[in-house]
Amino acid sequence: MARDWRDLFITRDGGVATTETDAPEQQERRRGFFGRLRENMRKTREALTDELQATLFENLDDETWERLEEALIMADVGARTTAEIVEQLEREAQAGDLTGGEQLSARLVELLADAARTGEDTIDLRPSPTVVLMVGVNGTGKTTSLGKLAWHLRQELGQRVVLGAADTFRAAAVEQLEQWALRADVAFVKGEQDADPGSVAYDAVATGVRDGADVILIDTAGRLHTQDNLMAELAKVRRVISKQLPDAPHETLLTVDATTGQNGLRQAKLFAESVDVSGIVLTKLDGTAKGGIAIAIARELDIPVKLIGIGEQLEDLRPFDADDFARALLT
Ligand SMILES: Nc1nc2c(ncn2[C@@H]2O[C@H](COP(=O)(O)OP(=O)(O)OP(=O)(O)O)[C@@H](O)[C@H]2O)c(=O)[nH]1
Ligand SMILES: [Mg+2]
Repeated sequence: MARDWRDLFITRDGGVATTETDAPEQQERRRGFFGRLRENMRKTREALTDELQATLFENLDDETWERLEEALIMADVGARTTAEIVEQLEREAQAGDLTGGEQLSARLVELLADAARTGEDTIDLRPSPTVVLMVGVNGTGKTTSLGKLAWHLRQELGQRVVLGAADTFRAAAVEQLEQWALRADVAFVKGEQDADPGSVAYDAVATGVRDGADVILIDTAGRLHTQDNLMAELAKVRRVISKQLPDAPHETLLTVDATTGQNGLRQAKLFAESVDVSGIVLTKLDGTAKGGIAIAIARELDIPVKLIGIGEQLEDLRPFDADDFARALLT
């Protein structure tokens, strides 16, 4: 069942909080989450299921495997991962382990889920305070994702949060984050327009430490890995943070826009080569028929997808659950 915010965040009051998961309201809520995930990912699901019609798995022959391979590659799962998954299914079918389409579909969901999982996909909030830095290419969803994260941390988990607006390029960027701070009812730290982003990050951390915050979330301006001056600026933001708190930033999240497909994946790879990234926020999965990119990211970047965006609403940012994701792709 859908992973909840309490499963994503490890909090000081008791490890990964998986309490109450069996309560009926909780189960109902999780079913609702899955329904929305499935609905918002329908472009990918429809593209896949159009290819993989029910009859395809009735006779398992070369055509079956070819069509399956094509469908997965079209969905941006990635050539290597697709080949591995299809070979595995073919082997199991030949060995007589898979009889009938239903078993094969179920096994395909399992293999896709396995491929989408990599590394440590929780976020540890036990350091006090925990600093989370949001980085990524322009327009990929940094500010809105951070705002939504602030809301969930404050309103659902009761964390004391500081939002830091270290994107000082545009006044609108600061206002956008400030609106989220108001909505989430969390503290907000900004600088003058064109202020040094490092100084804003410094103030945000200082404020958090002074006021006993649990989590400090820092937004940054969009940039490309090729913009040397901006990448150097990001390195400086990190240095300023770690001078105050030696282990910080504890978490660096890289946003990737799913609609940019393989190109976005390549960009993310290069970005992650120059900045230490601990997790991916994969946004705009609602806007693409190629949602398989989540699997390609996990496999080819070897960085866990921790959060996904499936729309513009508050509840459309959610913890990534590989099993639910794979089920939503195919069923
Ligand atoms: N449909 C959809 N839209 C999204 C999602 N995530 C973000 N957006 C939209 O994408 C647009 C850009 O989001 P921002 O959060 O401003 O992106 P950003 O990375 O901060 O952009 P810059 O600061 O300009 O680099 C906004 O209109 C968001 O509402 C998503 O999961 N689905
Ligand atoms: Mg922004």
